[in-house]
This record gives sequence, C-alpha cells and structure tokens, in this order.
Amino acid sequence: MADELTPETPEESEEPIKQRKNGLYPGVSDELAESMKSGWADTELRDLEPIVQAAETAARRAALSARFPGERLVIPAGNLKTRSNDTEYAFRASVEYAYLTGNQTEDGVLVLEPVADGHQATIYLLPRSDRENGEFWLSGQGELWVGRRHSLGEAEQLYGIPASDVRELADRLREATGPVRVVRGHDAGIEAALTDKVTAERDAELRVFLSEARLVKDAFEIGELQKAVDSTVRGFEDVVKVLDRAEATSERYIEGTFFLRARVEGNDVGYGTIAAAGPHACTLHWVRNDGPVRPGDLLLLDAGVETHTYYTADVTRTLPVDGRFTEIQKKIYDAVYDAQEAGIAAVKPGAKYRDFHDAAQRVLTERLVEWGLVEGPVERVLELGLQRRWTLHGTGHMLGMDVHDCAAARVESYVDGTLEPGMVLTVEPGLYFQADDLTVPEEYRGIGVRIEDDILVTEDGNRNLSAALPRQSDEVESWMASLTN
Ligand SMILES: [Mn+2]
Repeated sequence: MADELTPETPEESEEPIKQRKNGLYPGVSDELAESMKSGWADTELRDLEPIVQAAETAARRAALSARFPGERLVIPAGNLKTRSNDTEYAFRASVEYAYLTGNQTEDGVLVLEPVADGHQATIYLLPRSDRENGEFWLSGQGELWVGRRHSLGEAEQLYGIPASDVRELADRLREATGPVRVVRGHDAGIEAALTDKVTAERDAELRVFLSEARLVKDAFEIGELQKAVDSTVRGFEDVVKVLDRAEATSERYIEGTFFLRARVEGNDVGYGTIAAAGPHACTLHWVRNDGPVRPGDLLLLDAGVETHTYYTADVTRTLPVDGRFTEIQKKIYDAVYDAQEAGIAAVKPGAKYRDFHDAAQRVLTERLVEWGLVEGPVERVLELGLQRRWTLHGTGHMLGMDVHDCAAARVESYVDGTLEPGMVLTVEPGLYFQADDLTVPEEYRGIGVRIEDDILVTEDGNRNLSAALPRQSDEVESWMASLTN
C-alpha cells in the first residue's frame, strides 16, 4: 500500500519547478531556457488615467499623515492564504490598504515615510516578472501562471503614488530608524521585519484611527454603496424569479442565483449569503443554505453585492415563498416593519447612535407584550431585556468596505457616539421564534423575520439607499407577483 503514496515527480506536476540546480532547472534544456528569454513584445502601458478615487485616497493619506507626524506608517495589503495544498482563497486586500491606496494587489504595502512637511507615500508592489531569469514562466508567482501585473511605472500612474519593489521592503524596514507603526494581522513577513520596533498599543492606535476615519463616507464612497445596493436589488429580483426552482432543489439555488449577480456586476458577495427558508430563518448566521424551500414558509434572504472597490450592501428581506403571507406570518412581519420604520425615523444628524436601536426595540417589545408572550409593563421588559429572547441582536451597524464597518472605532465615537451626515448604517430589527420555543404558542414557532435596509445620514435626516426594494407586506406581495407572473 505504501507504493500508492509515492509523491509525484516534478516532471509530472504542472506546478513550475521552483528549485534551481546549479543554475539550471531540471527538465528545462538550455536551449528552451534561452528561447524563453526573448521574442516578447514591449507591453508597457503609457499615459494611464488615474483611478477615479485618486483624489479621495490622497485626502485620506493626508489625514493619516496629519494624525501621526514624524512617524513611519506601514499598511500592508496582506498575502494569499492557502486553501489546501497549492490552491489559495480568493484574495481580498486589507480594508486599510485598499482605503488608502485604491489598490487591491496581494503582497502590496503602503508606507508613509516622515519628511520635513509631512509624509512621503510609497506603494510597494511586486513588479512585472523578469524574463531574463525565467521567473515569469518558472516561478509560481510568474505572470505566465497568474496573469500580467501592472509595472511599477503603471502603478504610479494609476494610484498617484511612487511605486517600489516590495521584495526590498523588509530589509529597508529592518534598517530603518525612528518611530514606526504597522497595521497588524495582514502580513507576517512585514511584521517580522518590524518586531523590535513596534508595540501592540501604538499599532492599535493606528488601527483605531483608520477605523474611525471611515465612519463618515465621502461622496465617492456613498456612490459606491449606492451601486452595491442597486446590484443587490437586482439580485433579490433574480431570486424571486427562480423561487420555483429553489423549491425543486434547496436554499443553495437562492445563494447561487444571488452570487451570479454579485460576480457579474461586482467583485463578490460582501459576506456569506444567508438564504434561510422556514425555521432556518431563526438561525442568525445560517450560511449552510442546504435546506428545503417549501411553499407556505418564509424565506429570509440576507445578502449584499460588493462592488469592485470593495463597498458592500447589506440587505435583508423576508419573503413568503409562495408569494402570500399567512395571517400569523403577516402579524409578525408587520410588527418588524413597524419597528424598522421607527428605527429609520430615529436616524438623523445629531441623534445618538443608540436611538434607532432603542426605538425599534420598543416597538417590538410593545407587540410581544400585546400578544401576551411576555408579561408587561413594557418598561419593565425593556429594563430587564426580556424581549431579547426573540429580538436576539442589535438593530444595526455601520456599513462600508466591511459589512460590519469601523469595528475598531472606540465606543465613544461609534456605539456611544452621535450620528453625522455621511454615515451609512443598517437598520435591521427582527423577531425570531425558535422551532423548539415552548414559551410561545405553536403557531409562532419556526417563524423568523428580519427586514434590513441601508440608511445614509443626510444633512436633514436620512435617505434609504435600498428603498427600491419593497418592505411593506402588501407591497412585497404585489412586487413578487409582478416578477413571477
Ligand atoms: Mn447587517
């Protein structure tokens, strides 16, 4: 049996041979190696237009520079992560790096070097593959295998930042003197080069600053979030149109249908789609999506398209699979809708961040008391938090390049903070009656409802970016009928 475990020889592998032996690659004749060096056209791109958000990324770097004068700041994109053996997960650059550069390349690093009047930014990237040494076809990172990269000169034009070879960066950082901060958790190699120069506390301050900088979105970001929402609306329409096929298969058909829209119009989904039919709706992060879709049940679909620039929508609709709410479903749905209306109304500049949560929780609690599921008065239930057996989660969160954006912001500037124009947040109350909850009448059990929209705080109130998707129960039914008839 041991014979079957004999590893394949390099000649049998389609992996390029990475180990040089006496200057030669095994299995590569000198003549082939010589042939591969030449006969390639110059494909350098000239006069490239800068990326559309170049002015915004420059302004973000200027704000960062002003916050940490005289300090070297290191913001890595991160590296590929192995999925298994020689396959990797799809790469997504760190939010901090993408926010400050607009670039999304693996192994990239932005460095702000302190100079007399602020900082000099440099973007460190892997340059184009060398043809002379065979790297482009013999290395696993060679362009023949992974595709053409931008040259450093092209990157400078696109991102408006001088570009340099990232393979020299670790040595430069090791030799550098003066105070340094790095965004941790993305690039172990870069962190290793800085290990005796940085402290966890100072690095955390850099992370916090970059998280809080994203609390208020600029015009470009708001445009991207609207694009993400618009694609998401189309994705929800796609799902409604194929509910009959989901009934014949499983929740996976819904997940796959939405994913098609996300990949065609955007970069990806912004988070794992929750396609939860029937009692699965009561599992908040149901992403297995392998259950049946049955007429008479509700489908809770929580999904968002992420744009090419990484901004994601986060929208939930709870839909009757066969197009019509039953009486009990409608009763619960309308309570959640009323709670969401109260929550959205509390989103305005100057309001406390907590206000929309409190407003929505109050409405839900009033209904739970009215239905006799928990003993009043409402104030007592709220004080003891007893409604949370069925409301389960907070009513929303900041939205941006992360679905739960600005997560490193301090409590005083986010959860205990005040809403400002340009903030974008979700309002997403829900009610969930677990299938095995013996404290509620049987007719409630297995019903879960959440309604979630993406709300922009404006100068005089708010704008619902996802208003194109019906929420009110009658409108949901007629919208579904219009898509399926
Ligand atoms: Mn959400």
